[in-house]
Amino acid sequence: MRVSRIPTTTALCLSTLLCVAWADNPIVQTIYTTDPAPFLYDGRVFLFTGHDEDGSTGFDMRDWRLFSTNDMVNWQHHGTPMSLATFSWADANAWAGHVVERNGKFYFYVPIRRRGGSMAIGVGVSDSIYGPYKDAIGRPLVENAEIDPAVLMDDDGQAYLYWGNPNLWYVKLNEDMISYSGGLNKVDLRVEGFGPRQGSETTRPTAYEEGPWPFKRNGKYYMLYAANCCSEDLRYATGPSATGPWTYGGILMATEGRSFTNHPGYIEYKGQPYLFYHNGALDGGSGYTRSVAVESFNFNPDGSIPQLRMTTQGPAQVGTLDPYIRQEAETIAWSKGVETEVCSEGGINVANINNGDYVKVKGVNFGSKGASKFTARVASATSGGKIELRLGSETGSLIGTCTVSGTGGWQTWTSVSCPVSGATGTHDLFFRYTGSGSDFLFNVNWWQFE
Ligand code: FUB
Repeated sequence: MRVSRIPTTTALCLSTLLCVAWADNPIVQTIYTTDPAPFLYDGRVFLFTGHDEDGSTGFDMRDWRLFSTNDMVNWQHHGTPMSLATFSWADANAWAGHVVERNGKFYFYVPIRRRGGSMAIGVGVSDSIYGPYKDAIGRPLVENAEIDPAVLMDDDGQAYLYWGNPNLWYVKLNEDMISYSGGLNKVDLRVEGFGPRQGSETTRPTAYEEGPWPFKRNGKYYMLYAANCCSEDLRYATGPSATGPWTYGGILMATEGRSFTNHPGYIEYKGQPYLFYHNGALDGGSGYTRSVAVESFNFNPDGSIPQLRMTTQGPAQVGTLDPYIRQEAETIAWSKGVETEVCSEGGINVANINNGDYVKVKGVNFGSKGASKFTARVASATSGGKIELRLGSETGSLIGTCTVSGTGGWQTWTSVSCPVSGATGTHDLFFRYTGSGSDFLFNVNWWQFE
Protein backbone atom coordinates (compact mmCIF):
# COMPACT_ATOMS: atom_id res chain seq x y z
CA MET A 1 0.00 0.00 0.00
CA ARG A 2 1.31 3.43 -0.90
CA VAL A 3 0.78 6.03 1.78
CA SER A 4 1.93 9.60 2.04
CA ARG A 5 4.21 9.76 5.05
CA ILE A 6 4.96 13.46 5.09
CA PRO A 7 5.72 15.15 8.41
CA THR A 8 2.78 16.28 10.48
CA THR A 9 4.69 19.50 11.09
CA THR A 10 4.13 20.44 7.44
CA ALA A 11 0.78 22.06 8.16
CA LEU A 12 2.43 24.30 10.72
CA CYS A 13 5.20 25.46 8.40
CA LEU A 14 5.20 29.02 7.17
CA SER A 15 6.78 28.03 3.89
CA THR A 16 7.97 24.90 2.15
CA LEU A 17 11.53 26.07 2.57
CA LEU A 18 11.27 26.45 6.34
CA CYS A 19 9.54 23.14 6.58
CA VAL A 20 12.17 21.26 4.67
CA ALA A 21 15.04 22.89 6.51
CA TRP A 22 13.65 21.72 9.85
CA ALA A 23 12.45 18.25 9.19
CA ASP A 24 15.16 15.62 9.67
CA ASN A 25 13.26 13.75 12.37
CA PRO A 26 11.82 11.15 12.12
CA ILE A 27 14.86 9.48 10.56
CA VAL A 28 12.96 7.32 8.04
CA GLN A 29 10.05 8.50 5.90
CA THR A 30 9.71 5.55 3.48
CA ILE A 31 8.20 3.16 6.06
CA TYR A 32 7.04 3.33 9.66
CA THR A 33 9.84 2.33 12.05
CA THR A 34 9.82 1.49 15.78
CA ASP A 35 11.87 0.43 18.76
CA PRO A 36 15.31 1.81 17.83
CA ALA A 37 18.37 -0.34 18.58
CA PRO A 38 21.47 1.65 17.59
CA PHE A 39 24.82 -0.13 17.45
CA LEU A 40 28.28 1.26 16.78
CA TYR A 41 30.39 -0.90 14.50
CA ASP A 42 33.39 -0.23 12.31
CA GLY A 43 33.15 3.55 12.80
CA ARG A 44 29.55 3.67 11.63
CA VAL A 45 26.21 3.93 13.41
CA PHE A 46 23.90 1.02 12.60
CA LEU A 47 20.26 1.34 13.54
CA PHE A 48 18.06 -1.76 13.82
CA THR A 49 14.36 -0.98 14.03
CA GLY A 50 11.02 -2.67 14.18
CA HIS A 51 8.56 -2.01 11.36
CA ASP A 52 4.89 -1.08 11.74
CA GLU A 53 2.92 -2.12 8.66
CA ASP A 54 1.17 0.71 6.77
CA GLY A 55 -2.33 1.26 8.10
CA SER A 56 -1.73 -1.00 11.13
CA THR A 57 -4.37 -0.83 13.87
CA GLY A 58 -2.55 -3.21 16.25
CA PHE A 59 1.11 -4.11 16.66
CA ASP A 60 1.18 -5.68 13.18
CA MET A 61 4.94 -6.22 12.89
CA ARG A 62 6.53 -8.86 10.67
CA ASP A 63 10.17 -7.92 10.15
CA TRP A 64 13.04 -5.77 11.37
CA ARG A 65 14.87 -3.13 9.30
CA LEU A 66 18.43 -1.85 9.23
CA PHE A 67 19.76 1.66 8.51
CA SER A 68 23.22 3.19 8.93
CA THR A 69 24.97 6.56 8.88
CA ASN A 70 28.35 8.14 9.46
CA ASP A 71 27.03 11.70 9.88
CA MET A 72 23.83 11.22 11.96
CA VAL A 73 21.61 12.90 9.35
CA ASN A 74 21.96 10.99 6.04
CA TRP A 75 20.72 7.44 6.68
CA GLN A 76 21.32 4.57 4.26
CA HIS A 77 18.58 1.92 4.06
CA HIS A 78 19.81 -1.67 4.14
CA GLY A 79 16.49 -3.51 3.99
CA THR A 80 15.37 -6.46 6.09
CA PRO A 81 18.11 -8.35 7.99
CA MET A 82 15.66 -10.64 9.81
CA SER A 83 11.95 -11.41 9.83
CA LEU A 84 9.38 -13.62 11.53
CA ALA A 85 10.10 -16.25 8.86
CA THR A 86 13.59 -16.65 10.39
CA PHE A 87 11.99 -18.39 13.39
CA SER A 88 9.99 -21.49 12.40
CA TRP A 89 8.51 -21.66 15.91
CA ALA A 90 7.11 -18.08 15.86
CA ASP A 91 4.04 -16.71 14.13
CA ALA A 92 3.65 -13.00 15.05
CA ASN A 93 4.91 -9.91 16.87
CA ALA A 94 8.35 -8.98 15.53
CA TRP A 95 8.80 -6.50 18.37
CA ALA A 96 11.68 -4.59 19.95
CA GLY A 97 15.08 -6.22 19.32
CA HIS A 98 18.72 -5.57 20.16
CA VAL A 99 21.98 -6.47 18.36
CA VAL A 100 25.43 -7.03 19.87
CA GLU A 101 28.68 -8.40 18.46
CA ARG A 102 30.98 -10.94 20.07
CA ASN A 103 33.97 -12.75 18.57
CA GLY A 104 33.08 -11.64 15.04
CA LYS A 105 29.47 -12.80 15.18
CA PHE A 106 26.38 -10.62 15.48
CA TYR A 107 23.56 -11.67 17.81
CA PHE A 108 20.07 -10.28 17.30
CA TYR A 109 17.79 -10.78 20.34
CA VAL A 110 14.07 -10.32 19.65
CA PRO A 111 10.69 -10.84 21.31
CA ILE A 112 8.34 -12.92 19.15
CA ARG A 113 5.19 -14.93 19.72
CA ARG A 114 5.58 -18.69 19.90
CA ARG A 115 3.12 -20.34 17.45
CA GLY A 116 -0.23 -20.34 19.19
CA GLY A 117 1.48 -19.38 22.45
CA SER A 118 2.86 -16.40 24.30
CA MET A 119 5.83 -14.08 23.86
CA ALA A 120 9.35 -15.48 24.05
CA ILE A 121 12.87 -14.23 23.34
CA GLY A 122 14.57 -15.63 20.22
CA VAL A 123 18.12 -15.02 19.02
CA GLY A 124 19.34 -14.63 15.45
CA VAL A 125 23.00 -14.92 14.48
CA SER A 126 24.98 -13.72 11.47
CA ASP A 127 28.62 -13.37 10.39
CA SER A 128 27.74 -9.95 8.95
CA ILE A 129 26.06 -7.03 10.67
CA TYR A 130 23.87 -6.70 7.55
CA GLY A 131 22.59 -10.27 7.93
CA PRO A 132 20.83 -12.33 6.88
CA TYR A 133 20.43 -13.56 10.45
CA LYS A 134 19.43 -17.17 11.04
CA ASP A 135 17.78 -18.71 14.07
CA ALA A 136 20.73 -19.47 16.39
CA ILE A 137 19.14 -22.25 18.47
CA GLY A 138 15.84 -23.20 16.82
CA ARG A 139 13.81 -22.46 19.97
CA PRO A 140 13.34 -19.62 22.46
CA LEU A 141 16.38 -18.57 24.49
CA VAL A 142 14.11 -17.57 27.36
CA GLU A 143 10.34 -17.82 27.55
CA ASN A 144 8.20 -16.20 30.22
CA ALA A 145 5.65 -14.22 28.16
CA GLU A 146 7.68 -11.01 28.56
CA ILE A 147 9.37 -8.84 25.91
CA ASP A 148 12.04 -6.32 24.87
CA PRO A 149 15.51 -7.94 25.21
CA ALA A 150 18.65 -5.81 25.47
CA VAL A 151 22.22 -6.87 26.23
CA LEU A 152 24.89 -5.19 28.33
CA MET A 153 28.44 -6.41 27.70
CA ASP A 154 30.36 -5.68 30.90
CA ASP A 155 34.07 -4.83 30.99
CA ASP A 156 34.94 -8.24 32.47
CA GLY A 157 33.38 -9.99 29.44
CA GLN A 158 30.18 -11.01 31.22
CA ALA A 159 27.12 -10.32 29.05
CA TYR A 160 23.75 -9.67 30.69
CA LEU A 161 20.47 -10.12 28.82
CA TYR A 162 17.74 -7.88 30.21
CA TRP A 163 14.09 -7.96 29.18
CA GLY A 164 10.61 -7.56 30.59
CA ASN A 165 7.13 -6.10 30.67
CA PRO A 166 5.67 -5.71 33.28
CA ASN A 167 8.65 -7.07 35.23
CA LEU A 168 12.36 -6.57 34.61
CA TRP A 169 14.44 -9.73 34.29
CA TYR A 170 18.03 -10.62 33.51
CA VAL A 171 20.14 -13.69 32.84
CA LYS A 172 23.92 -14.02 32.64
CA LEU A 173 24.70 -15.07 29.08
CA ASN A 174 27.46 -17.60 28.48
CA GLU A 175 30.34 -16.69 26.21
CA ASP A 176 28.50 -18.36 23.27
CA MET A 177 25.77 -15.68 23.68
CA ILE A 178 23.06 -18.25 22.94
CA SER A 179 22.80 -19.93 26.35
CA TYR A 180 22.92 -18.71 29.93
CA SER A 181 24.03 -19.81 33.38
CA GLY A 182 22.02 -19.63 36.56
CA GLY A 183 18.30 -18.99 36.60
CA LEU A 184 16.13 -16.09 35.59
CA ASN A 185 16.73 -13.12 37.90
CA LYS A 186 13.89 -10.74 38.68
CA VAL A 187 14.94 -7.16 39.39
CA ASP A 188 13.40 -5.64 42.50
CA LEU A 189 11.33 -2.82 40.99
CA ARG A 190 11.42 -0.51 43.98
CA VAL A 191 10.11 3.05 43.65
CA GLU A 192 13.55 4.32 44.81
CA GLY A 193 15.05 2.48 41.85
CA PHE A 194 12.59 3.16 39.04
CA GLY A 195 10.39 6.05 40.17
CA PRO A 196 6.74 6.27 41.21
CA ARG A 197 4.09 5.15 38.71
CA GLN A 198 1.82 7.87 37.42
CA GLY A 199 -1.83 7.53 36.54
CA SER A 200 -4.64 5.49 37.98
CA GLU A 201 -2.96 2.07 38.16
CA THR A 202 -2.44 1.10 41.79
CA THR A 203 -1.36 -2.55 41.50
CA ARG A 204 2.15 -1.57 40.40
CA PRO A 205 3.78 1.23 42.42
CA THR A 206 6.81 1.59 40.14
CA ALA A 207 6.98 3.52 36.87
CA TYR A 208 9.00 0.83 34.96
CA GLU A 209 7.00 -0.58 32.05
CA GLU A 210 9.22 -2.03 29.27
CA GLY A 211 12.07 -1.38 26.82
CA PRO A 212 15.13 -1.68 29.11
CA TRP A 213 18.33 -0.24 27.59
CA PRO A 214 21.39 -0.88 29.81
CA PHE A 215 24.80 0.70 29.23
CA LYS A 216 27.90 1.71 31.15
CA ARG A 217 29.53 5.15 31.07
CA ASN A 218 32.40 6.51 33.17
CA GLY A 219 32.13 3.61 35.61
CA LYS A 220 28.40 4.13 36.15
CA TYR A 221 25.69 1.72 34.93
CA TYR A 222 22.57 3.17 33.38
CA MET A 223 19.20 1.58 32.71
CA LEU A 224 16.95 3.54 30.36
CA TYR A 225 13.35 2.34 30.09
CA ALA A 226 9.83 3.19 28.97
CA ALA A 227 7.58 4.03 31.91
CA ASN A 228 3.91 4.43 32.78
CA CYS A 229 1.67 2.41 30.53
CA CYS A 230 -0.20 3.49 28.47
CA SER A 231 0.98 6.94 27.78
CA GLU A 232 4.64 6.19 28.06
CA ASP A 233 7.52 8.49 28.88
CA LEU A 234 11.22 7.58 29.07
CA ARG A 235 13.07 7.40 32.40
CA TYR A 236 16.37 6.15 33.71
CA ALA A 237 18.05 4.60 36.70
CA THR A 238 21.74 4.31 37.60
CA GLY A 239 23.71 1.82 39.65
CA PRO A 240 27.19 0.71 40.72
CA SER A 241 27.00 -2.63 38.86
CA ALA A 242 25.24 -4.29 35.94
CA THR A 243 22.74 -5.75 38.36
CA GLY A 244 22.19 -2.64 40.47
CA PRO A 245 21.09 -1.78 43.06
CA TRP A 246 19.31 0.84 40.94
CA THR A 247 18.67 4.45 41.90
CA TYR A 248 15.97 6.38 40.08
CA GLY A 249 17.43 9.14 37.89
CA GLY A 250 14.35 10.94 36.59
CA ILE A 251 12.43 11.58 33.38
CA LEU A 252 14.49 11.44 30.20
CA MET A 253 11.71 12.37 27.78
CA ALA A 254 8.15 13.24 28.73
CA THR A 255 5.11 11.80 26.94
CA GLU A 256 4.59 13.63 23.65
CA GLY A 257 2.82 13.11 20.36
CA ARG A 258 0.58 10.41 19.00
CA SER A 259 2.30 7.18 20.02
CA PHE A 260 1.25 5.78 23.38
CA THR A 261 4.49 3.79 23.57
CA ASN A 262 8.05 5.03 23.48
CA HIS A 263 11.30 3.06 23.46
CA PRO A 264 14.85 4.24 24.25
CA GLY A 265 18.14 3.44 22.51
CA TYR A 266 21.49 5.05 23.33
CA ILE A 267 24.91 5.40 21.74
CA GLU A 268 27.89 7.70 21.99
CA TYR A 269 29.30 8.47 18.51
CA LYS A 270 32.48 10.51 18.02
CA GLY A 271 32.22 11.71 21.63
CA GLN A 272 28.60 12.87 21.34
CA PRO A 273 25.78 11.07 23.23
CA TYR A 274 22.53 10.38 21.32
CA LEU A 275 19.10 9.22 22.46
CA PHE A 276 16.93 7.34 19.96
CA TYR A 277 13.19 6.96 20.55
CA HIS A 278 9.96 6.62 18.57
CA ASN A 279 6.83 8.69 18.10
CA GLY A 280 3.91 9.01 15.69
CA ALA A 281 5.18 12.11 13.90
CA LEU A 282 4.72 11.16 10.23
CA ASP A 283 1.47 11.61 8.38
CA GLY A 284 -0.77 8.69 9.33
CA GLY A 285 1.26 8.26 12.51
CA SER A 286 -0.30 6.70 15.60
CA GLY A 287 0.50 4.25 18.37
CA TYR A 288 0.61 1.54 15.71
CA THR A 289 2.30 3.51 12.89
CA ARG A 290 5.37 4.88 14.64
CA SER A 291 8.64 6.46 13.54
CA VAL A 292 12.13 6.44 15.01
CA ALA A 293 13.81 9.78 15.79
CA VAL A 294 17.08 10.85 17.43
CA GLU A 295 18.33 13.73 19.61
CA SER A 296 21.84 14.64 20.74
CA PHE A 297 22.41 15.65 24.35
CA ASN A 298 25.13 16.11 26.95
CA PHE A 299 25.34 14.43 30.32
CA ASN A 300 25.43 16.75 33.31
CA PRO A 301 28.83 16.88 35.09
CA ASP A 302 27.52 14.49 37.80
CA GLY A 303 26.51 11.92 35.17
CA SER A 304 22.79 12.67 35.34
CA ILE A 305 20.84 13.15 32.11
CA PRO A 306 18.86 16.32 31.31
CA GLN A 307 15.26 15.96 30.22
CA LEU A 308 15.03 15.97 26.41
CA ARG A 309 12.30 17.12 24.03
CA MET A 310 11.25 15.46 20.79
CA THR A 311 12.29 17.71 17.89
CA THR A 312 11.78 17.70 14.14
CA GLN A 313 15.27 19.02 13.40
CA GLY A 314 17.22 16.26 15.19
CA PRO A 315 20.98 16.44 15.79
CA ALA A 316 23.64 18.41 13.93
CA GLN A 317 25.41 16.74 11.02
CA VAL A 318 28.81 15.22 11.80
CA GLY A 319 31.03 16.33 8.90
CA THR A 320 29.76 16.54 5.31
CA LEU A 321 28.76 14.14 2.53
CA ASP A 322 31.19 13.57 -0.37
CA PRO A 323 29.36 13.77 -3.74
CA TYR A 324 32.47 12.68 -5.66
CA ILE A 325 32.29 9.09 -4.46
CA ARG A 326 29.43 6.78 -5.41
CA GLN A 327 26.51 7.36 -3.07
CA GLU A 328 23.59 5.01 -2.73
CA ALA A 329 20.29 6.60 -3.77
CA GLU A 330 18.75 5.17 -0.60
CA THR A 331 21.03 7.36 1.54
CA ILE A 332 18.42 9.88 2.62
CA ALA A 333 18.11 12.76 5.09
CA TRP A 334 14.50 13.39 4.17
CA SER A 335 12.18 12.25 1.40
CA LYS A 336 8.69 12.77 0.10
CA GLY A 337 6.67 10.09 -1.64
CA VAL A 338 9.38 7.56 -2.50
CA GLU A 339 9.86 4.05 -1.15
CA THR A 340 12.75 1.56 -1.27
CA GLU A 341 13.06 -2.04 -2.50
CA VAL A 342 15.63 -4.80 -3.00
CA CYS A 343 17.87 -4.05 -6.01
CA SER A 344 18.97 -6.68 -8.57
CA GLU A 345 22.42 -5.05 -8.62
CA GLY A 346 22.76 -5.64 -4.86
CA GLY A 347 21.51 -3.73 -1.84
CA ILE A 348 18.50 -1.45 -2.10
CA ASN A 349 17.22 1.11 -4.62
CA VAL A 350 14.81 4.04 -4.43
CA ALA A 351 11.48 3.06 -6.00
CA ASN A 352 7.84 4.04 -6.43
CA ILE A 353 8.78 7.52 -7.68
CA ASN A 354 5.94 9.78 -8.79
CA ASN A 355 5.96 13.27 -10.30
CA GLY A 356 6.95 15.81 -7.61
CA ASP A 357 8.52 13.31 -5.18
CA TYR A 358 11.95 14.18 -3.84
CA VAL A 359 14.92 12.94 -1.82
CA LYS A 360 17.00 15.33 0.29
CA VAL A 361 20.66 14.63 1.10
CA LYS A 362 22.05 16.95 3.75
CA GLY A 363 25.38 18.83 3.88
CA VAL A 364 26.82 17.84 0.49
CA ASN A 365 30.32 19.30 0.08
CA PHE A 366 30.96 20.20 -3.59
CA GLY A 367 34.22 21.97 -2.69
CA SER A 368 35.52 25.23 -4.13
CA LYS A 369 36.09 23.96 -7.68
CA GLY A 370 32.59 22.53 -7.87
CA ALA A 371 30.94 19.82 -9.95
CA SER A 372 30.48 19.72 -13.73
CA LYS A 373 28.82 16.35 -14.31
CA PHE A 374 26.23 14.12 -12.59
CA THR A 375 25.67 10.41 -13.20
CA ALA A 376 22.87 8.23 -11.85
CA ARG A 377 22.13 4.51 -12.16
CA VAL A 378 18.47 4.24 -13.18
CA ALA A 379 15.82 1.80 -14.43
CA SER A 380 12.29 2.32 -15.72
CA ALA A 381 9.53 0.02 -16.95
CA THR A 382 7.61 3.09 -18.17
CA SER A 383 8.92 6.02 -20.19
CA GLY A 384 11.03 7.53 -17.36
CA GLY A 385 11.15 11.20 -16.44
CA LYS A 386 13.68 13.72 -15.17
CA ILE A 387 15.92 14.13 -12.12
CA GLU A 388 16.17 17.80 -11.19
CA LEU A 389 19.23 18.60 -9.05
CA ARG A 390 18.43 21.49 -6.73
CA LEU A 391 20.27 23.17 -3.85
CA GLY A 392 18.77 24.25 -0.53
CA SER A 393 15.19 23.12 -1.08
CA GLU A 394 13.04 21.15 -3.50
CA THR A 395 12.41 24.41 -5.34
CA GLY A 396 15.94 25.79 -4.81
CA SER A 397 18.48 26.70 -7.49
CA LEU A 398 18.64 24.19 -10.35
CA ILE A 399 22.19 22.98 -11.02
CA GLY A 400 21.33 20.30 -13.59
CA THR A 401 18.61 18.11 -15.03
CA CYS A 402 19.12 14.49 -16.03
CA THR A 403 16.72 12.74 -18.41
CA VAL A 404 15.79 9.13 -17.70
CA SER A 405 14.29 7.07 -20.55
CA GLY A 406 12.50 3.74 -20.33
CA THR A 407 14.93 0.81 -19.91
CA GLY A 408 12.40 -2.00 -20.32
CA GLY A 409 12.10 -2.98 -16.66
CA TRP A 410 12.17 -1.70 -13.08
CA GLN A 411 15.39 -3.68 -12.51
CA THR A 412 16.93 -3.17 -15.99
CA TRP A 413 19.68 -0.73 -15.08
CA THR A 414 21.57 1.86 -17.12
CA SER A 415 23.67 4.92 -16.29
CA VAL A 416 22.60 8.42 -17.35
CA SER A 417 24.68 11.61 -17.11
CA CYS A 418 24.06 15.33 -17.45
CA PRO A 419 26.08 18.56 -17.14
CA VAL A 420 26.05 20.46 -13.84
CA SER A 421 26.83 24.12 -13.12
CA GLY A 422 26.68 26.36 -10.05
CA ALA A 423 27.45 23.63 -7.53
CA THR A 424 30.23 24.81 -5.21
CA GLY A 425 30.47 24.83 -1.40
CA THR A 426 28.30 22.82 0.96
CA HIS A 427 24.54 22.54 0.43
CA ASP A 428 21.55 20.37 1.09
CA LEU A 429 20.98 18.59 -2.25
CA PHE A 430 17.49 17.79 -3.45
CA PHE A 431 16.74 15.19 -6.15
CA ARG A 432 13.34 16.29 -7.44
CA TYR A 433 11.72 13.73 -9.70
CA THR A 434 9.39 14.86 -12.47
CA GLY A 435 7.48 13.22 -15.31
CA SER A 436 4.05 12.66 -16.70
CA GLY A 437 1.63 9.78 -16.40
CA SER A 438 -0.01 8.21 -13.39
CA ASP A 439 2.39 5.25 -13.12
CA PHE A 440 5.77 5.31 -11.41
CA LEU A 441 8.54 7.11 -13.32
CA PHE A 442 11.81 5.27 -12.67
CA ASN A 443 14.03 3.74 -9.97
CA VAL A 444 17.45 5.02 -8.82
CA ASN A 445 20.23 2.76 -7.50
CA TRP A 446 23.16 5.19 -6.99
CA TRP A 447 24.53 8.59 -8.01
CA GLN A 448 27.85 10.45 -8.27
CA PHE A 449 29.14 13.89 -9.25
CA GLU A 450 32.40 14.60 -11.08
O1 FUB B 1 6.80 -2.38 19.12
C1 FUB B 1 6.12 -3.34 19.91
C2 FUB B 1 6.28 -3.01 21.36
O2 FUB B 1 5.86 -1.68 21.62
C3 FUB B 1 7.69 -3.02 21.87
O3 FUB B 1 8.18 -4.32 22.09
C4 FUB B 1 7.57 -2.17 23.08
O4 FUB B 1 8.79 -1.73 23.60
C5 FUB B 1 6.71 -1.06 22.56
O5 FUB B 1 7.48 -0.10 21.90
